[in-house]
Amino acid sequence: MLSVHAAHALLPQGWARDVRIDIQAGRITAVAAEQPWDGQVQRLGCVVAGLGNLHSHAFQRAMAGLTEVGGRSGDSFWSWRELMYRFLDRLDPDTFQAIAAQAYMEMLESGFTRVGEFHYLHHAEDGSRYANPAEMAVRVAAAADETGLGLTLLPVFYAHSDFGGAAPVPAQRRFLHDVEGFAGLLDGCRQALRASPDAVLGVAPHSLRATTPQELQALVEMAPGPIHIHIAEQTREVDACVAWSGQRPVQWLYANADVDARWCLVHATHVDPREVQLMADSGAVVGLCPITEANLGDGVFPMRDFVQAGGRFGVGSDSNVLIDAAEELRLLEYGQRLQLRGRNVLSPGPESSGRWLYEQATNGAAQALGVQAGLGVGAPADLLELDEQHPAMQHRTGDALLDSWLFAARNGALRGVWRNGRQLVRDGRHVNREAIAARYQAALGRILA
Ligand code: NGQ
Ligand code: ZN
Repeated sequence: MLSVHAAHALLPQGWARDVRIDIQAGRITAVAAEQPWDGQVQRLGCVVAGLGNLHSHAFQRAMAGLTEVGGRSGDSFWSWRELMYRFLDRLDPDTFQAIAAQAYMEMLESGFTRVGEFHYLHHAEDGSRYANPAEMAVRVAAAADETGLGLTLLPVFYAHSDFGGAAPVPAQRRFLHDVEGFAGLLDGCRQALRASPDAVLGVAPHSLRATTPQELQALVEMAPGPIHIHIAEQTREVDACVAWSGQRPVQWLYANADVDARWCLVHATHVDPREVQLMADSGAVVGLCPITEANLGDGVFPMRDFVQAGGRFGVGSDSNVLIDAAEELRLLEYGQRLQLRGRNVLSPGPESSGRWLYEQATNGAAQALGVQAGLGVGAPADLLELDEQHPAMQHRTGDALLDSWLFAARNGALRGVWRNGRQLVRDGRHVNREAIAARYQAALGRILA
């Protein structure tokens, strides 16, 4: 058994002092406050639970910063998607794994301890199957394993280019399955995760554009865990859904599927008040990806209404254009402040925005990723140690430390990160940073030089 001792820790019941945390086989087996440090176990400063990143497409990390040039006829989500599709031609399994490992290392360094990988790049460059049809899922698992990041693998079903079962376009050839083929992929994913006992397997119908109602139903029936779907991210998608069905995407989904706490609705940017209420009442998690949504010009989610209705949310790094857990929460709050022209607009009472955002997002992500949240018995021993010596963190205690981390600090405010009781980040750097970064650099040399 391993134990650590924290000068302060944010427990499910609030801040506590002198907390001893016992860990066995990666999980917390006991938490006791007001315990004297015995001088034997590792002594930490301020400790909070790790945050889950509920939505990622790891490979997109390698094209970050390469799509920030506008076209003559304007630029949009859809023209960005064209560039992203072209980038796929360069990704073989080794390159893909090197990029994913870099992205996962950066996630850990920023405070994310588990990722929901919304994984859709399944087939070879020409669309043919790899010898192992789950080859790329094996690579996702390997990248998670080599960095130590927790993995909730969400293999994506993708069969159509638009509502109404439209045929896929050639650029989507690496994503495609029929339902039977997808069942095979799911089996392959199970194999790929065999050596990772705490990995979670779910399913992800890509979007209502990419699945027919019948396919969606079949996927829900075969789901071994969480169900994630992109929904209502762009107004063009909402208009197309109305033209197809007479209903808005979220409205259609609730009318045609049994959406409950197993579900994660990614983006859900464009929703009307009735849809806000449906989502909140269902117990589903809304997966907000503030940095990517800003980068792609998606729009602003009606967060305050959703929170007031009792909705649950978490954050994801999605396109990985920038990987930063604190920045996702900061931008989530700031987008709402800009729109609502007020301060501290989300937390419902007279409480710290940082504490509220952090706890809500930690709980929402854990639900969406199929794991237990918080520093309680039975939860994974995923810990972050905040650096109280950092200039932005000095002479602060309790909630003010979280507020200062999220709103006032830049890099370096995290000193250590533990996953399943193993320290993976020391002094802000991943323990295997050099090797992972060198392999990433070599991979980029192959595909971009
Ligand atoms: C994706 N990304 O699957 O990577 C999508 C773009 C689509 C975001 N939605 C493709 N942010 O939605 O068709
Ligand atoms: Zn996405």
